[in-house]
Formats: sequence, C-alpha cells, structure tokens
Amino acid sequence: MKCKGCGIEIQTTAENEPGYIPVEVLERRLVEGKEVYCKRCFSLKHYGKLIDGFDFDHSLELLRRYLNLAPNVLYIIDIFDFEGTFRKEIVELLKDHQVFYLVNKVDLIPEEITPMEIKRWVKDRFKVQSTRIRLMSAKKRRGVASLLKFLKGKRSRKFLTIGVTNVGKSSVLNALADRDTLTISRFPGTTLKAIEFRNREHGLTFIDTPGIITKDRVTDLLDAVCQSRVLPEKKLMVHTIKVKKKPRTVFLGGFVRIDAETGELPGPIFHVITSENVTVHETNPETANIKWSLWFGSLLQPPCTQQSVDEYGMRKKKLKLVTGQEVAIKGLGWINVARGPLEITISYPANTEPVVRKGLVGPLKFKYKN
Ligand SMILES: Nc1nc2c(ncn2[C@@H]2O[C@H](COP(=O)(O)OP(=O)(O)OP(=O)(O)O)[C@@H](O)[C@H]2O)c(=O)[nH]1
Ligand SMILES: [Mg+2]
Repeated sequence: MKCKGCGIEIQTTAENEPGYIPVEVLERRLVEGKEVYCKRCFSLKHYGKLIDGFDFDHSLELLRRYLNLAPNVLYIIDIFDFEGTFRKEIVELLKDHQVFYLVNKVDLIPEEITPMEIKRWVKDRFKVQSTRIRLMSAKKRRGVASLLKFLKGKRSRKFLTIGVTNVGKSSVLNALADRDTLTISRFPGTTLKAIEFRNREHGLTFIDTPGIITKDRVTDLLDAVCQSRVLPEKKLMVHTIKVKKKPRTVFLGGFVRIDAETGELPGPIFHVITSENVTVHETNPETANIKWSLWFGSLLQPPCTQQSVDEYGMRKKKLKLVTGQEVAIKGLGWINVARGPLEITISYPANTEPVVRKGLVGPLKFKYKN
C-alpha cells in the first residue's frame, strides 16, 4: 500500500524511516475507509512541519524511468524561477513524448505586468507551438478549467507530471482533480515516489512524480527549512535602484552582490525583483566591502544562519546591459534594467551562473521618483 500524499510504501515497523504510520492508526483509517497517509505527510498537511529530511536522490536517471509510465507529459515550470526550472537536460529527455508546458505561479508576478505581456514573453522562450504552453496558478486556480478542457480533448488520457522540486506539480494535480489528496508543502522534495490516480469525473489519469533535485540554483545551497522560508508566497517585491553620481551596491540576500557603475546623467535605473523573504539591501561599495561577511546570514538573508561567505567560492562577472535586459539569478529572482545602459559587477556563488535574458518586465514599468 502506498501513501496517498507522497507515494512512499506504507510501513508500520520503523518509526524513523519513510512511510511509517502507527499500526493502530493504519487499522483505524482502513476500517473508516479513509485515505492512508504516512506520518511525514500527516505532519506536513496538518502542521506544515517537516519531521525528517529523507535523502532521496531524485535524479534525471529516475525521471528517465518515470517517462515510461505515460506518453503525455505535463512539464511544470515556475515563472518566478524560469531559468532554474525550464531546463535543457530535461527537455532533451522528452523527445518521444507529447509535452505540454505549464508555467505555474503566475499569481506571483506584479500586477503592472499584464497577462498578455507574460504570455508573449513565455511564448518567446519556448520553441514550440503556442497551444502546448499554458500559464496558470494552481494556488489561485487560474487556468485550471481551460487546461482540463484541453486535456480532455487529447486522444491519450494519461498524463505524467514532471519538473524540478517545488514548482507546484502536486498543487497543479490537486487543482486539476479539485481535491487536496496529494501532499504539497514549502519544503523541497515533498513527493517521494510516483503516484497514479484516476479522475473519474473527467476520465483522465494523472501521475505525480518527485521533483528533480538541481544543483545550480542559489537556493540549492540552503537546507530544506531555509529553502522553504525564502520561497515566495505573495506578489514578488520590486525594489528600484537609481544610480546617479556615485556607484551603488545592492545585495540580494547574502549570496548575490551587484555593484552598479554611474552612467551618463540622468543615470541608470534598475529593478530587483525577488521573494518577500529575500533581503534586498542597498548601500555604497565601501560599506559593502567592510560589512558583507558580517551581514552574511544576519542582515542579509538567505542564508538563514550566520556563516562564512568565503565557503561559497564567490565569483565575479562584469556585465554591460541595455534597457529592457534582465539578469536572472536561479532560485533567487532577477534584475531588470529600466533605464540603461547599466554596467554592473555581479558577485555570485560558484554553483550558479547568472543568465542574461530579454526582459519579462518592459522598460519603466514600475513607477519611480527621479
Ligand atoms: N504562489 C504560488 N505558489 C504555489 C503555486 N503552486 C504551488 N505553490 C506553492 O509551491 C510550493 C510547492 O508546491 P508543491 O505542489 O508541493 O510542489 P511540487 O513541485 O509538487 O514539489 P515536490 O514534490 O517537492 O517536487 C508550496 O508552498 C505551494 O503552496 C502557485 O500557483 N502560486
Ligand atoms: Mg510534489
């Protein structure tokens, strides 16, 4: 028997191992005809607490095996972390499948950016027919009804949901099935094994899968609890930085430092767009030099605890950007050039690489004072 929340095999003997449920609870649930959840899912569902951190290796190799389960794939991507969640190595595995790209969490995007603008930007990023791309918010149930209708029209009615951790795979399936059986949580690695279920009302079969663990996002440097803390829940925060007569430094949490040069007057303007739980701190380069290591994990979060910045092998890169360009920092957010040209030196941890991209946010989209 499998846990209905995370897919792990249910067991009643080893309390500290995955799938545990006390035998009396299991018997009671079976007698009452109720869904059976492991202790871990019970704790996540009812208290939002992670009682353990089982170390599962949810690799691409595992995904390759899951791909045999269905001809249709719903590849879920998180719009907040497009560069970290829309991944070439995953796309390459999907050549023999019919793939639908579901870009989730659009509710996080600030209202100044219209759904049409998001749609245009997203479509530009995929090299596929636009009917295969859907924008949605599992949380706000946006795009769910039309997606259901679309999926019902497909000849093969079995859909495998894939993607990296925390993009909302289980949330999307719960929304599509209009139930809350699958466990969803802010912690990465919630779903432990594949779970298949049938939605009788619509005649569709869905398979949820564990999220692929990545290594190149800034958030991959954090433990599960800290990752859950920085995950955005509300609309993304937009901080506007104006560089006039003197260079400015801005930190995105402790891990990313941006040193912006002065330009020709009236000077460059850029936006930093990130989770409400990531500190954005603007200062001058001199103070930044003195305080960075002191602030790392205290004033500047993440990381969630004070530690040594030197452990992360920080790298530096100089970038010259024009109006409308963006630099995405996987897992953490992005900066958008509202008025260029903008010359920056970006410092970032060795596990990641900033990505320069065409702007999701159009120039001067957010109001600012000159
Ligand atoms: N803002 C927002 N948050 C969402 C949305 N969908 C999911 N989330 C949140 O994202 C987090 C992860 O959701 P899950 O459904 O557990 O993600 P998952 O991809 O199944 O994660 P794993 O099983 O760990 O791979 C939870 O905190 C959800 O509430 C959405 O549309 N908008
Ligand atoms: Mg899941």
